[in-house]
Amino acid sequence: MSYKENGYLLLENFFTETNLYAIEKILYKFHEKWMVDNASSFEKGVLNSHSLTSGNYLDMEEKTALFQFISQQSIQEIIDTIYTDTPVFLNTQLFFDPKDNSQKNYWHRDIQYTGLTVEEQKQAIKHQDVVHFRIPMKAELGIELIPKTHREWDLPHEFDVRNSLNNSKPSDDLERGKTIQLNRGDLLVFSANMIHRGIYGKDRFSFDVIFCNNIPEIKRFIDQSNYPSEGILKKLKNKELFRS
Ligand SMILES: O=C(O)CCC(=O)C(=O)O
Repeated sequence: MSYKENGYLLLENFFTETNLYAIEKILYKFHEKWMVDNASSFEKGVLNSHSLTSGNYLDMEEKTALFQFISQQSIQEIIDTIYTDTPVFLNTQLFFDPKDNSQKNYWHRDIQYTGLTVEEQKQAIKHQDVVHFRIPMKAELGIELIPKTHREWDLPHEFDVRNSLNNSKPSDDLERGKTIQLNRGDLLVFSANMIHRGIYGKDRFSFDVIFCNNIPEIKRFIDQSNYPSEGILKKLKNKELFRS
């Protein structure tokens, strides 16, 4: 199964316990602080945080550990197989369950939130890729996605569902959906171009690392404060991903 054809790649048991242990405490530390400062957003249904490597929730040593994890050789090798150009780091996110366990999930393509027209989106997905590396800290129900839609446009009903048109709701089931359940240690690589939705439950806690093409259309979304400082950069063996 190839990423290029399907838009995703599941690599089971990709990470060792040692590998995960090096970042797990740091992720929970960030999450606890985020929850204190963002209690009202969580009440309102927010189910992810972002930008773990900027701000002051984590100290320099903790940020360095995250960057060492992100730039490790085994991840770089996967990046090299899925991109034909030389991509760069975009950001990080944590995904958790919404406070209200009856909250519905929603099909979307990330690109639908970027302000591009539908015609521009159709063109853009042919050559641009924002790619998530999903790293679950515990077993989770995962992501449901529609294979090949990283390059192919929606069927009419799929478009209606993710845009709430013609009496459709973004949480409606879609026939072509494929659910990828994940275990601790697994790595799910998927293009955010794809029609996809998160499957909530099991008190999930996933770390997503996001990469993108090194092209101006996408680089406008890079916030340099998420990049390693000069001091941290010196400590990294692989600086490739941060040359933006
Ligand atoms: O896991 C989720 O809740 C949704 C994930 C998602 O939409 C994304 O990573 O772009």
